Amino acid sequence: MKLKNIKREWWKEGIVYQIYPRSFQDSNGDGVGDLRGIINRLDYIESLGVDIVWLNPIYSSPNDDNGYDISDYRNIMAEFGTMQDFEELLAGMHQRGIKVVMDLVVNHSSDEHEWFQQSRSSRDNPYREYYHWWPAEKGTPPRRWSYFDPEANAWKYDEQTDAYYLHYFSAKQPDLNWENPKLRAEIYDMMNFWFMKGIDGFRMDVITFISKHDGYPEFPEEYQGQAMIDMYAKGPRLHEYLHEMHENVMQHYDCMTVAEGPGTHIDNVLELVAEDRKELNMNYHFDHQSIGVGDRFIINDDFQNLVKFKKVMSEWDAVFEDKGWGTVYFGNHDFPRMVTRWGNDSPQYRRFSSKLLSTYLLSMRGTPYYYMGDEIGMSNIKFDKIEDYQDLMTINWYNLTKQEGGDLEEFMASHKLCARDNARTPIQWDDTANAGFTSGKPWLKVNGNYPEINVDSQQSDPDSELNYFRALVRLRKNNLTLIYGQYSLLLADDPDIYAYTRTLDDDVILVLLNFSSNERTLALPELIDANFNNASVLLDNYANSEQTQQLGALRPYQAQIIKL
Ligand code: TEU
Ligand code: CA
Repeated sequence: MKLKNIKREWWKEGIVYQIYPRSFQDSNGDGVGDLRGIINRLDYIESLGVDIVWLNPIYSSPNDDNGYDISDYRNIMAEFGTMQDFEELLAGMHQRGIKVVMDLVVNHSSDEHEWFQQSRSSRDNPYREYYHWWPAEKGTPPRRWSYFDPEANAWKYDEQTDAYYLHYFSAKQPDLNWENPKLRAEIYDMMNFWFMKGIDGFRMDVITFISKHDGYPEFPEEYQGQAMIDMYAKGPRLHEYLHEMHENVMQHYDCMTVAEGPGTHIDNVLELVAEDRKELNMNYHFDHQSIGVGDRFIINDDFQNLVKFKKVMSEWDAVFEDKGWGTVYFGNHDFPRMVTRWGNDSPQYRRFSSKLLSTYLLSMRGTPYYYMGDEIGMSNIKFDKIEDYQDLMTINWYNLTKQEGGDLEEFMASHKLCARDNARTPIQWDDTANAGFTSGKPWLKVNGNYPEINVDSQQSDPDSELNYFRALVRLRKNNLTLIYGQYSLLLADDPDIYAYTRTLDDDVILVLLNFSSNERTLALPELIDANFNNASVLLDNYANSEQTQQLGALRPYQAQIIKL
């Protein structure tokens, strides 16, 4: 890879930090995080060194799905604050050199949105065509799978007009009809409204689903149930719409866009993100998340299969060799805590393994999306009781499994590892009541490990996960090789070790990651042709431990970034 051949962009060089506002910081004691809470923590966010903040939805919402059901796209959710608060937050970020990316949720709205209220009121209402309707006189519509419906059925019968409406998510999240040009114009207007306020981009929720198949045909046999996700992403007009969106909105701003791309794979992602398509900048995929995790998040033996993980990540890197640009992430609000999912959250290895995972994210090619709380090594809460869960997805799947007489014990065990609420517990700021998140009753329980794992105790500890993360951020930002350098995998079949080089012009960096509790010694000169006498360790998650050791001898969950 040669620097002179690379088109440099701020969204390629930046590190994204994701904030789930509901769980970040409560400022008024109602147990729910809010915009004022984020404003009060701006200096902390700045201290991380991150460049871009992605905020999960903060628009008006009845919160059936925590803000992913929007009832007014141009207003702020009452629980989160006001438009003035938002403007202050945006200004505070910009003053600190941090860009702000908002969530764009336009595959569906809330059923409480004015458009849907109108649409469902009569068959000839002007807003009827803003949503997808199937008149009951045509019989039962062809089956569509729904993520959040209690019966997993995406068609809901509505008495008022004797018709079914489509909802890929909950019945309170009716799908918008992108086939209607008026709807598309409304969305572009709304996006321009937010760009005029000064935001820097959008993360686009399930944007791959917006184009529906004409006439809602039956899907082929192999695309039944959850497998329909791949069909949903193959709507015939998806790329037409995204290109149109680019022409009407994105081309007018210096902005970044990233698709949440269920149904994107290495064979179709360039259609979305190749520069000459003029659609989106980036996409994030789910291929690594589904390793060892099946329908309804029931896990199997592959859960931490490193060889499969390396293969997926390496294939995805290769796609962007000449075109497009990738993303890397472990955690977000939809997935478990990274240290539980891909590391080892036992007291012995939690700290080392969480630093190792951060090392991976910040030394790969592609923009890192880093989830709040991972910088202090927060781990899954692992609820024992279904009553503790707030997430409608977990609750519905539990009920479905129960109705079917399925294995509830297996369900609960798997969800301790995979449920979304594991990532949504409040940020652990200090060791006071409720971890300093709220003076009231938190909307979701705080993880009981907060006396040991919290921001406050890590601030002053030079060896903390938090300060290690800051060092990593500094390293990446001052090192174009870590950002743009070619990635080459070593030891593809090793079940414990993830090793690779990053090369830019004459600069070579070697990354060694021991994803296991085994001690491993690697024969480096056999692995890579380099002069190890000049090698220098740039970062090592064991650097502050008692003994220094020879290069290539890796202790459990050791991570090293080495300049050759
Ligand atoms: O997620 C869409 C999506 O694909 C998820 O349902 C994902 O597969 C699931 O959470 C497994 O982890 C987006 C949002 O990120 C999610 O929070 C919303 O609930 C959903 O859309 C509906 O808007
Ligand atoms: Ca609050």
